[in-house]
Amino acid sequence: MTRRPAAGKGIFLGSTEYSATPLHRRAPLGTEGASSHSQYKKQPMHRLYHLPLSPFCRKIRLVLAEKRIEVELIEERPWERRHDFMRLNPAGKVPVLITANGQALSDSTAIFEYLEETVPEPPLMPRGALQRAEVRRLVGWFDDKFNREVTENLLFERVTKRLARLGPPDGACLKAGSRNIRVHLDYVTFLLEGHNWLAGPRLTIADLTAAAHLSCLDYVGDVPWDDYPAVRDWYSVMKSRPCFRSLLADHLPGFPATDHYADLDF
Ligand SMILES: N[C@@H](CCC(=O)N[C@@H](CS)C(=O)NCC(=O)O)C(=O)O
Repeated sequence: MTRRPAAGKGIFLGSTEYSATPLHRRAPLGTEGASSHSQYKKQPMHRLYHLPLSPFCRKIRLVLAEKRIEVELIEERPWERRHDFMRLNPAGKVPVLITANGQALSDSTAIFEYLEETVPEPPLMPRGALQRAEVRRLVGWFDDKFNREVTENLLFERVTKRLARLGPPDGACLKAGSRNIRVHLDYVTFLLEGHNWLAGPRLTIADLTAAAHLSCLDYVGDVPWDDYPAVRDWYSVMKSRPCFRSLLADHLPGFPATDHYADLDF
């Protein structure tokens, strides 16, 4: 696998300022001032702080939709280091899920596990220990290796840098990302041999994770689908699931999606 030409892609801007009180010791968030006597209390809903083109946020949006959990989406630009946001997640990263009870959860893997444990249907993890290990390996593959070798090189350079005013894209990174994605698409083709889903006979969080990364890259037109028909067929099935609807409706001002982005027969 090609190594990234440039290091230090984290978008850490300035010093962070946040309360040192551990989150679990705080009063549940969002409950301040709530009147227990209110006659017309609105049913509390989960809230997700997210960025539309973040693969980690998209993974959680897909999980929520698969499990039919209603959520309010709140757009957050993590590089702005908003004080109130830093209180929710001292790491300064999206996604952050505020549960209906007002607890702040961060890190997409932790959020996924919480959702899988509290809303088990439909299950997104297989039953057997070995199969579960394989699903976790694949989630790690996409969130770590694929993210570092492909998503950051392409998406960070094309989109985040412009949004955060960090200068023009680095051509060497774009070149490395475009080369690396092919190696990964070959690997996905291999994974799909003999079954319909990445980790075996059923849809799992591994499929949602991979689709979340690829959907961001597809938005900016960086996936060479024509050369990888098996991956395109799998993605086309993913895209047709109801959970994908909200992702396909995303529009980023100043960043139009490719023509086929929302097209189910691309
Ligand atoms: N391991 C974290 C990674 C989350 C992450 O890197 N989010 C990015 C957006 S895609 C972010 O908020 N970056 C802001 C920063 O690093 O300062 C997860 O799975 O949630």
